[in-house]
Amino acid sequence: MGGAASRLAAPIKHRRVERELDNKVAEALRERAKARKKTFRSVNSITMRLPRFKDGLKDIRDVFALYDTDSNGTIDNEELRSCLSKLEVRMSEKEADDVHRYCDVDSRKGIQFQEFVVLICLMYLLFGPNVTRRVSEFESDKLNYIFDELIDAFLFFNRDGDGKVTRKDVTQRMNEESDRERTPTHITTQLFKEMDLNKNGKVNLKEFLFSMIRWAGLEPEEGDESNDTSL
Ligand SMILES: [Ca+2]
Ligand SMILES: [Ca+2]
Ligand SMILES: [Ca+2]
Repeated sequence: MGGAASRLAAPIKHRRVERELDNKVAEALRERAKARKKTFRSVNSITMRLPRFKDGLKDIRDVFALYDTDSNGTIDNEELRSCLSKLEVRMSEKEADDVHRYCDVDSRKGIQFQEFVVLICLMYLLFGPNVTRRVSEFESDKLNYIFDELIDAFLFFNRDGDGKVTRKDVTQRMNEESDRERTPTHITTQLFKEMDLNKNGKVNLKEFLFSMIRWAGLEPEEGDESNDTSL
């Protein structure tokens, strides 16, 4: 996690990219929050879905393997370019670079599996379901389903869809189930700390997705060093 945090906090250019993409994501989230019925009504309902998330992540891992043409566990610049061109989303070279930089948060250069999940999920959110059809024709329904659920889980915590979950949001959501005892403050604080990778007091969709991947507990592929358990 140290690597992710220090790289996220680092150069000004990164911060500019971070801000711009966070804003784009927030815009899409707000639209979505208005348009969709709520999928999740409690933290528990999200927790119960984790095994399904895990299955969905396995499907995404197969897609990752398609684009990691040299099978080294990383999608490098060239492989990413071919992946993005396949998505047929209208992005300038600079925008593609920005997305790359935005998603490449761990200490390993290039896009590893967890980062790929975030990348495709962002593309799905920003450009719509056609994206997954182009990523993988056969898996697209399954991918749309998992991304819908992951984004809806984020919107459960981030009701207004401004793209930033605060510690207060987490505390409130965890405590609104009337049949449950109040979650001790140190637990909600700890949970929030785990999610807030760059320690800026807010959890964005990207950070939330990394947390969901970790909680779903997807085992690394054999020989895949990209499973950075500290993420
Ligand atoms: Ca590769
Ligand atoms: Ca990386
Ligand atoms: Ca944060």
